[in-house]
Amino acid sequence: MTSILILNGPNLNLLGTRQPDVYGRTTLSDIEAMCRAKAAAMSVALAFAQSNSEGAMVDMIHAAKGTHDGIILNAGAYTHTSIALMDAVSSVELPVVELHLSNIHAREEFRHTSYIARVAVGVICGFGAHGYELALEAMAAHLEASA
Ligand code: CA2
Repeated sequence: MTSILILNGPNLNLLGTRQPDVYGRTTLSDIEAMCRAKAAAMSVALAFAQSNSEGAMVDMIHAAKGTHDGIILNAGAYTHTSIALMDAVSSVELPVVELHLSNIHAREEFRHTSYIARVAVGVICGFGAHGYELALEAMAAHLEASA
C-alpha cells in the first residue's frame, strides 16, 4: 500500500486558535482528521506529524526513507529559510509536494522565496485546509504515474 507522510512545521500546532483571518478556524487536529478520511478513501496509508524544531523535521524526513513513498511538506516559516530542510529532502530522494495554507506569493516579499520549491515535485498554496486534500491527490497521482 502506498504510504504518505504529511509533515507540518513551526507554529502550525496553533492553527485555529490565532490569526483566523490569515489561516482560518480549522485546527491541525481537524486537518489531520480530514486527511485521514481522504487517505482511507484513496486506500493510502498516512502518517501525520508536526514539529516546531528544524532538526526534528530533518530527522523525520530522513526516517521517511524506506517507510513512506512520498512527503507532503508544509514547512511553515522554515520554507523561506532552511537550507537544512532542502538538503534533507534532496538526500532522501523521495517525492515532495510543498504545501501552504496561504498564498505565499500574495503575502510579504520574504515569503516569496522557497528553498523547498527547488527540490519539490510541485507546490500547492492558497487553498487553506483544502490544500491538504489537493496535495494528497497530487502525490498519489505522481506516485502512480512514476510507478
Ligand atoms: O501558509 C502556510 O501554510 C505557511 O506555511 C504558514 C506559516 C508561514 O510562515 C508560511 O509563510 C506560510 C506560518 C504558520 C503559523 O501558523 C499560525 C497559526 C495560528 C496562529 C499563528 C500562526
